[in-house]
Amino acid sequence: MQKIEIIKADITTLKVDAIVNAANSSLMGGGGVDGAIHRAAGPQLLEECRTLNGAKTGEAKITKGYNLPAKFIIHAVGPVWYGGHKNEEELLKNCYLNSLKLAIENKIKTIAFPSISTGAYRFPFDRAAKIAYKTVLDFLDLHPDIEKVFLVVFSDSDLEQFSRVIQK
Ligand code: AR6
Repeated sequence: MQKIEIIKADITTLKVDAIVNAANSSLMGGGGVDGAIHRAAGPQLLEECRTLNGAKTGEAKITKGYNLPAKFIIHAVGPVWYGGHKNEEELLKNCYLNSLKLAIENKIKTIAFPSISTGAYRFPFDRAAKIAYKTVLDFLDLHPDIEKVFLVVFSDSDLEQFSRVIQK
């Protein structure tokens, strides 16, 4: 069975142990997938987020899932794309790695990632997809405890682009 699956879905509907949020460093909500997660989880999420004191780019922090089907939310702060000369690729990789480390620490077996930084933060989709896929693949090699990782996209064109990237 393939441990990594690329799917098109609204991440807030997935019944997994944890979903990852593409947050900003305030961790206090926003637009895009962040807004959708806060709406679906309910106002208690913001209350818990207030206690976290934000996070730096590349870092991740965990909360409960509240009204979501997912038990936990891992809030990762992706880099804004400035053209590729501000360490954006490494910072995006760190988002995936730090989220996966939190998953291990919390005995999470199934986790779903959105395509971090590829919306409002303008990271080129194909580069981001390559980093996401490779980072998860390498991590799973070393950490067989994680059973399933969904890489979630939100449009047919992103799904097609992702499939092309991983065939290379
Ligand atoms: N399910 C799955 N994927 C989604 C969903 C959803 N419900 N909604 C959007 N996407 P973005 P970023 C996809 O902009 O680029 C926020 O305001 C979307 O198509 O949500 O990391 C935060 O507060 C895109 O591919 O996140 C930050 O300020 C991907 O999720 C900032 O935006 C990420 O797009 C973060 O920007």
